Amino acid sequence: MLNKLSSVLKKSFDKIARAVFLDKKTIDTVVKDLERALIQADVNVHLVKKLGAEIKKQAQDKKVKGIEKKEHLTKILHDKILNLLGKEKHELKIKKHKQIKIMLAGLYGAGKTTTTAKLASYYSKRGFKTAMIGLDTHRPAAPEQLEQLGKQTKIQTFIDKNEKDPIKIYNKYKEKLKDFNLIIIDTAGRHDLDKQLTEEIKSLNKEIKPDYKLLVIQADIGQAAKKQASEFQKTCGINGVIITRMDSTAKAGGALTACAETQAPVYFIGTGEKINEFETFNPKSFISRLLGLGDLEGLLEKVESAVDKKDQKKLKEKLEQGKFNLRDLQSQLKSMQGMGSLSKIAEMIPGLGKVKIPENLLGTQENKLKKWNHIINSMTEEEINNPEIIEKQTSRLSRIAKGSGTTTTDIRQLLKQYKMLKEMTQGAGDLSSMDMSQGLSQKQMMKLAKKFGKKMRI
Ligand SMILES: Nc1nc2c(ncn2[C@@H]2O[C@H](COP(=O)(O)OP(=O)(O)O)[C@@H](O)[C@H]2O)c(=O)[nH]1
Ligand SMILES: [Mg+2]
Repeated sequence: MLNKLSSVLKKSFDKIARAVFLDKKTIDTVVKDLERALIQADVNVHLVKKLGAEIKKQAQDKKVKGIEKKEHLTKILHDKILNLLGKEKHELKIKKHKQIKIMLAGLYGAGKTTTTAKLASYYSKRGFKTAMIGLDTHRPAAPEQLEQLGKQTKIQTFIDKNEKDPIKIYNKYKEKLKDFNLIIIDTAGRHDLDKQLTEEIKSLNKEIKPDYKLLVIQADIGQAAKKQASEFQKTCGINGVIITRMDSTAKAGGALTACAETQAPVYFIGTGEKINEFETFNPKSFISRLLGLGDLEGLLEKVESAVDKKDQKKLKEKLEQGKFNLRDLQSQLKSMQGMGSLSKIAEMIPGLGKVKIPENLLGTQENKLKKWNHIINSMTEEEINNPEIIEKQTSRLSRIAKGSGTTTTDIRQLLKQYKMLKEMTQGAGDLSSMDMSQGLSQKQMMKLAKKFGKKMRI
């Protein structure tokens, strides 16, 4: 996601950290690099120029002296970009005792149908009794597409392949829908927000009275999202946005900042085609990920959709205390298999974004994960809790290898990866307690750098 912007940001922060003295020249270079990267990410030029000028002005604040200057600039950069992205995290208010209806609208190919299923699955995993209803009577294969997604996600789906009037379909299932806590409504798109589409959405609004009318926009359209969001706001009363295809474009910066400008809250982002490739949008953690500092909150949320709440809490505690054993690794590996690629997960583990991790830890190597699973299953409780004893006694190694149908090299490799992961996750506690709104202090950066072996010169 936004790899280019991310790498420029990381470089800029490194540049600041390394500078012996923060002179005007260094500040100008940092600002120039940042401006260029933002424009490449399709952020509006005027916004970028304004941001650049503000950073320069504030960075030269005479009151701030010496080493504090670097912290000051780091914080300014962080806060300005945060501002550009919309600052706060917005959450849909979904309650268990009240029925909530969410209607998705948008143009052709924006990702409405896929997002209907992603959203339904997101809330269903969090214990809401969720149903989907397909009201796209415009595109011929639309009901089948939703039906398919319903099967895949095991979410109750209401469609009617023959009826051409969306209102009639809705009314047909109105009674049945009363059994559900949360209803996600998929609607038809058009090439533009033309008269026909406007009328259709208006009449659906009137009949269904959704609690949320969310516009689905694909990130590829970049800053054009501004015009689209404000038109949908005006004519169809949309009150929030979901941005899809964040993974497949360099222009996502444009779409995100444009929505922040129109004050249309971005609730979720789609980061891939798979159902699980979907997350809440939190500007703060989004930035810390861009900066490569990891995002414990985001990681835990992703894990949350795959494991249950109790495990979740335990894992959080373990991560924070650095008490992470092979059994936890095993359950993590299992849930990771359903969570998309390991490299995506790694981006979210605190600290991992900044370090070079051996390829073999990151590749989605299903076979290896399976092998590791077998190995852990062949271990005794004592060995799981205390893996060091395995390496010390070759008899244990060969017994496990035999039992799991693997080799002693496989086992050694697993133990090595486990140690590495354990070491890395020990940074989690530090980071989770770190308040990003305060920016990163020099001390925190140094601590991070030390922990992960990257030397930072100052
Ligand atoms: N890479 C990627 N593809 C997506 C994402 N969301 C949707 N898509 C794809 O975009 C295409 C259009 O999606 P669809 O839901 O049918 O759009 P609709 O016409 O608005 O209903 C499909 O091929 C989806 O798989 C996403 O977040 N990332
Ligand atoms: Mg569709």
